[in-house]
Amino acid sequence: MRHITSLIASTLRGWKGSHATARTNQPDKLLELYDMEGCPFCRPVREYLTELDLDVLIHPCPKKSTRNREKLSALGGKKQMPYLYDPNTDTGLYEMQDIIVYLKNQYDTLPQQKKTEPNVITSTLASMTRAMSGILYRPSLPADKPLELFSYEANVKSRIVRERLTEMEISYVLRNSGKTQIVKSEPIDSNLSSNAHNQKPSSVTPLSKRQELHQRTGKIQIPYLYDPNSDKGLFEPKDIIHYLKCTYGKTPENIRIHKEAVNG
Ligand SMILES: N[C@@H](CCC(=O)N[C@@H](CS)C(=O)NCC(=O)O)C(=O)O
Repeated sequence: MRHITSLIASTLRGWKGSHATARTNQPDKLLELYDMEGCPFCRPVREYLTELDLDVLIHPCPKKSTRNREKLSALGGKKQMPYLYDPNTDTGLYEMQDIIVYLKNQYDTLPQQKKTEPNVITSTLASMTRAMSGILYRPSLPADKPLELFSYEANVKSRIVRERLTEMEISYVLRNSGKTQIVKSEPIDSNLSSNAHNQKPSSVTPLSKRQELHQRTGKIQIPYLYDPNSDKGLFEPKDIIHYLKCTYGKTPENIRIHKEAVNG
């Protein structure tokens, strides 16, 4: 059932966030997004990040949670998602529309192809299809280092994993791995592209996320979750969810392990 409603959600959005329309060199510093997987205003931002092939550190802020919401409030002044922080330009932005325009101006190497008015109605319908998944907090313990998730926005199975990471308020690096339409990397030349000035100049063609995944795991299968805290990597959503529950769920045993780690 979870997979069917996730499929409907992607269909409602016209499978936006399936493809990377350009191979983008990542900026020096990772973008950060305060986000809630089930929020209709966050979804178009994540779709666009997939299309731009940009990785982003996600700080999930489910309802009734405190960890990331406090950080968000200190950073931007209010608890509203989405909130994008770009450490490369020291820019912090609320409002989906403003974030999308900022990303377009700053990082889109093919700016003429993208219109910047996302359809919030279909995004709301997609969230309704998934009921309260990716919105409500599930008590959890924080991970020391952020987890890493190879995913793309429209991927049916990835959504189920992102929802659980949101509910457990676990920060993760979203390695956006959309299907690549333009396989060849465009070398960034700051004289030619004013939009791309914030990206790492590169004379070497970087590996695509999918190539990197293949090198690391021997296959290309999405989602793939890697936890640097335990050096564990998993592919199947049911295995990932089980792992997250066992490792970060607020059980007496995990609380004890967490306390020991914190106290050294
Ligand atoms: N106008 C804002 C609306 C954002 C918004 O309403 N976000 C909701 C989540 S869907 C929110 O932050 N609610 C406050 C909360 O969850 O505490 C935008 O376009 O980004």
